Amino acid sequence: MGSTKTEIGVREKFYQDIDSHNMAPLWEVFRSLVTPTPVTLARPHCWYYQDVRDWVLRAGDVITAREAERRVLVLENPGLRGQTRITNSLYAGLQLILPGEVAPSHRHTQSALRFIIEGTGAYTAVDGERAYMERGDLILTPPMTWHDHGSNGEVPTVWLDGLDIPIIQTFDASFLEGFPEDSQPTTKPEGDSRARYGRNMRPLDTQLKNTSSPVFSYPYADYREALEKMRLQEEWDICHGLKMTFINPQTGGPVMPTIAAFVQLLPKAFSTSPYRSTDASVYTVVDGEGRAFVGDEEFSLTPNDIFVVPSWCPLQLNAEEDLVLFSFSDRSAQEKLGLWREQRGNKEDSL
Ligand code: 1HN
Repeated sequence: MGSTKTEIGVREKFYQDIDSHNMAPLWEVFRSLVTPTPVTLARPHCWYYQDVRDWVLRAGDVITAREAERRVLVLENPGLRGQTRITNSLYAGLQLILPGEVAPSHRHTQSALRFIIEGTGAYTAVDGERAYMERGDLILTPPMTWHDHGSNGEVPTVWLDGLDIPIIQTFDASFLEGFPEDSQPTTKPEGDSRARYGRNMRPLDTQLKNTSSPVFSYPYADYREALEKMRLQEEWDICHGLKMTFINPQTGGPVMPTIAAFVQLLPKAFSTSPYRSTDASVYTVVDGEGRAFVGDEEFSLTPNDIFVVPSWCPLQLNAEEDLVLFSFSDRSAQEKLGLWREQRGNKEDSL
């Protein structure tokens, strides 16, 4: 055995011996686990809508929404292929609903949001209330809310899905239940939750779980009008232009326990200062044209393009026309865990 020792070394022999006891030396991996700043395999990437749209529509030729349960093409980060994720902590996909189709009702512990890319006449039902969806609308399906989708329209509807699937995977906390029927019964009139909680009032003496927003539809028309009103003040943040976060009206905090959602306006010719934060973010172009510089990559942006900014990767945006961007991230989870950090501007040229 002495020769073995010299051939493979004392340490390697030790590692082999402890391996059979399901133990491993921390010191071999410590520096790759506990890094001075975030290190990620996720890469900056842009899915140009003109390149992917046709594939999303063609998914409609190969499977029905009912058969698929959810007919989605997953946007896989090129650095994380095969892992069904767009960032290390978030999942994103493009979902297609065709006229007359139903995506059956279910509920799960994962939080989900949808951002409508195109189409009209489709709805999502959440806990007995339907919300019809138009381009640019944000729809939430918070954890364990029953949800199904359908379309009474005449054109295909496509939306961007964002879910916290990898976070729930990390916690091994996935539960899924199917509803006995495809579509849940409608028990509330359209707009009910907005009337109760989305008008700067709430019903007296309500005991609510406040982990997620009770409002689940945030229409484009509302936030777009708000942005246009606010822009008159000309108070532009150097890193974000005019950026708003969608809130849970019960708390003023983010819309769901893990996922936060944002919208921002950059006026034509505005150029942001470099910015980075620990929450990797998924962006989509709502209106306008511009450029995104993400790490070493440069993306030329037009409406419906989707791009991902990895954790701690510098982002700089140029608006060539008035540019409206929607984005979501795991900032909600990171803030709860005391992890979230940002770095604004060119501090010591370190960005
Ligand atoms: C889900 O429930 C939807 O409801 C979309 O539209 C994508 C991906 C994984 C797990 C659940 C939806 C999903 C999902």
